[in-house]
Amino acid sequence: MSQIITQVAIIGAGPAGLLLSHLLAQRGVESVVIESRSRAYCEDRVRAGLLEQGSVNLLERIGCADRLHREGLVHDGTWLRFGGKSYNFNFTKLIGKHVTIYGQQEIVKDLIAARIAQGLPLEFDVSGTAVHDIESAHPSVTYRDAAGAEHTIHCTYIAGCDGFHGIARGAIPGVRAIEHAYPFAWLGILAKAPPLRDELVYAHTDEGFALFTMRSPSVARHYLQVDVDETIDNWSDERIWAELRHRLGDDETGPPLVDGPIMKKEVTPMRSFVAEPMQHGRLFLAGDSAHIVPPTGAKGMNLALGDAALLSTGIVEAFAGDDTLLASYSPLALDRVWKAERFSYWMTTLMHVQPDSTPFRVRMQLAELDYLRSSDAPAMAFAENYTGLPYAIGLDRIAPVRVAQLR
Ligand code: RFL
Ligand code: PHB
Repeated sequence: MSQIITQVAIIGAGPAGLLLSHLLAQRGVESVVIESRSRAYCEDRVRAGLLEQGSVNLLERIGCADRLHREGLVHDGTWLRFGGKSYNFNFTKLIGKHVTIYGQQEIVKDLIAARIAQGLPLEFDVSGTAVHDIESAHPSVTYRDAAGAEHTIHCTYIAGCDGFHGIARGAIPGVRAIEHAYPFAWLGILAKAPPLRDELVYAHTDEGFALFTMRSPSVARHYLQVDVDETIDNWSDERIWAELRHRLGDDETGPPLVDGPIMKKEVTPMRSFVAEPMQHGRLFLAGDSAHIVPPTGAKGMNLALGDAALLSTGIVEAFAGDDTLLASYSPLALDRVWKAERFSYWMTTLMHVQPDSTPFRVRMQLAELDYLRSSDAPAMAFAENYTGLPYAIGLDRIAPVRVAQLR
């Protein structure tokens, strides 16, 4: 068994683990990242697509926003569609902020490429990951590499950035899971098709929710609310386009929906989940390993990046002799997580048809949507949450120096 010595062992090469590794490296803290999947799998996994302004700022600070600025699409606002009409909410006008469309897998590719270019340790295809002695000053992580050889990472801190199905959360004794399941799912497609509009369209219809989003000017991503136990086999490409046309394209005031070849399709369950606490001894959770939101409102990846920012600062300051921030990582992270949970729950409940809905509930949704449309006060609250609430600590404390862009 080989022995590896580092300062921080990071489990998982998703957005949380990779950003954490970069923020630490930038401030002189060594880490080793291990990932159970292959590099190709991580880089091809289609998931999130919408970045808060704070997320973009973080990627800029570590020098990984060059391609993002070239290929990302800046959106000043979004469309909400209800009662058969679409209404634009301009975040820039409302609160002076915007969001950026750039695929999660593109961020993952950029962060992996930068880590490899810097010659820093990042190992794919590992198995049997386990954490040990997290209550001691000398915790460790064991794993097997792709060839089956066993390794032990000796470190000062362990970051569990291993997603919802990872092993880190279970290592926290007495961890409490607070969750909520939704009685519907999302069917998502990626298609070679032109955009429906210049910005995203979230649609409330009698038949259920639909969302138009995009990955580039020629690649559309659409989502449809479907039954909770729906299987993809029930949805031919023709049926998907017909339903999307009905829920999104049927708009006297807007353009028609243009279809195209579907490249990917999948059904995703909707869940709200928070694990408390997010730290125990020398083990810290970040991202989906600690919390899940339903995708309405696009908070998951942004929360993962926010956790990594806070955790990296706590670790850097602890190595510099002050562990105050690290000691309060869990309550500080959870404070922002719960607000994003609230927003995601609110937006999900507002936009979807509940299977047991009543005419009264539908009228409540429509009245709330119309209130949002007609008054700046609720529209500003929507804009503030959608573009991202502030972090517990400022960017200058997270990454004091902005590094040059890596090309
Ligand atoms: P990830 O991305 O799941 O990465 C965790 C990594 O850990 C690895 N792993 C292990 N490695 C080593 N040893 C083990 N034992 C391991 N167990 C697991 C995994 O292979 C994986 O590579 O978690 P992270 O970094 O916390 O990032 C979270 C985000 O991926 C997630 O929140 C978002 O994708 C959620 N999400 C969205 N978030 C947004 O901010 N904006 C969006 O527009 C958005 N849209 C979405 C979404 C998620 C979706 N799905 C499929 C769940 C749309 C969809 C459809
Ligand atoms: C996406 O681009 O995949 C996306 C955007 C906004 C959401 C959810 C998903 O609310």
